[in-house]
Amino acid sequence: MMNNYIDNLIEKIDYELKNVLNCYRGFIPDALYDGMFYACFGGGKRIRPVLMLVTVESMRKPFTKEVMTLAASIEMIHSYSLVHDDLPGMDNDLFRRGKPTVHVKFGQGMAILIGDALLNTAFEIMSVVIKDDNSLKACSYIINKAGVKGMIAGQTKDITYNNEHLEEVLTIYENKTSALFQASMVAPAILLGLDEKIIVSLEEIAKYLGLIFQLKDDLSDINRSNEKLNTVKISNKRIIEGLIADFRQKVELILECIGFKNTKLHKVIRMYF
Ligand code: GRG
Repeated sequence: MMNNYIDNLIEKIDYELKNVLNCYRGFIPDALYDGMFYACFGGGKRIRPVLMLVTVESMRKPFTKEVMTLAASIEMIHSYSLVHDDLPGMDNDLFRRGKPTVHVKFGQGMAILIGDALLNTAFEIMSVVIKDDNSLKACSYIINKAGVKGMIAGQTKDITYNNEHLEEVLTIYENKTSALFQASMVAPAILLGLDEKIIVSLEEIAKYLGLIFQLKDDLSDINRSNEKLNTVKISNKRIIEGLIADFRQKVELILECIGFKNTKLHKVIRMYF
C-alpha cells in the first residue's frame, strides 16, 4: 500500500520535472537540454521531493503549484550535486545508478555546464512562484541549504578534510547531506505558515535523516569493502550502528512530540531510513 502511495508521488514529481524541462526545450542548446534530462531521469529514488510532498500531506495541505515547483527544484538541485560530485576533479565516478555518469556521456565541460544549468534553473523556477512573505522565506531557505553554509560547505570540507574525527565527520555529513533533507521538509512548512515549533522540529528530524542516510552509506561501503580515496567516512561498524540506532530513536521522539506519529511522513521515514 505504501509502495503504491510513493509510486504515485514519484509520478507527480516526474510529471512536474518533465513540464519544467519542456518549457526550455527548443529555447536552449539541445546538448544542454539532453544533459539536464539525462541527469534528472537516470533512475533516482526521488527521496527528497517525496519527503517534501509527504510532509505537505501530513499537514493535510494540498499539492499546489508552489509546492510542486519546490519539489521539482529540490530534485534539480540534488541532480546537479551528483553531476558535479561525479566529475574527475571530485569523486571521479564513471557510473551512477548503473549508467555512465554525465561527464562520461557528455564530456567534462558539458557536465560542468549541465550541473550549473540545473542549479540555476531550480532557482529560476522558484523565483517565479514567490508571491508573498512565506514563499520568499521558503525559497530562501532552500537556496541557503544548497549554498555556501550548507551543501557546498559540506562538499568543500569533504574534499579538503582527511581525518576521521567523529564530530567533524558528522558536521560534514550535516552540511553535505542533511542540508537538502532539511530544505525538503522545512521549506514546505515555511511555505504553509506552520508554527515555529513544528518548523524547528522538522529541521531537527531532517538533520538526523541526513546523518542516518550517510551512515548507512558508510555501512554499505564497509560491507562491500569499497575503499574510496578522498572521501570522508566513518569506518567503525559498531560506532556507525550505534549512531544510527540513536538517531532513529531521536527521530521517533520528535515525531511523537509534534503529533506526527503514524502519519504518512512517519511511515515513509520508517521505510527509507
Ligand atoms: C557538488 C556542491 C556539491 C555537492 C555534492 C550530496 C553530495 C554533495 C555528494 C554526493 C556524495 C554521495 C554519493 C553521498 C552519499 C549519499 C548520497 C547523497 C547519495 C545519493 O543520493 P540518493 O541515494 O540518490 O538519494 P538517487 O540516485 O536516489 O537520486
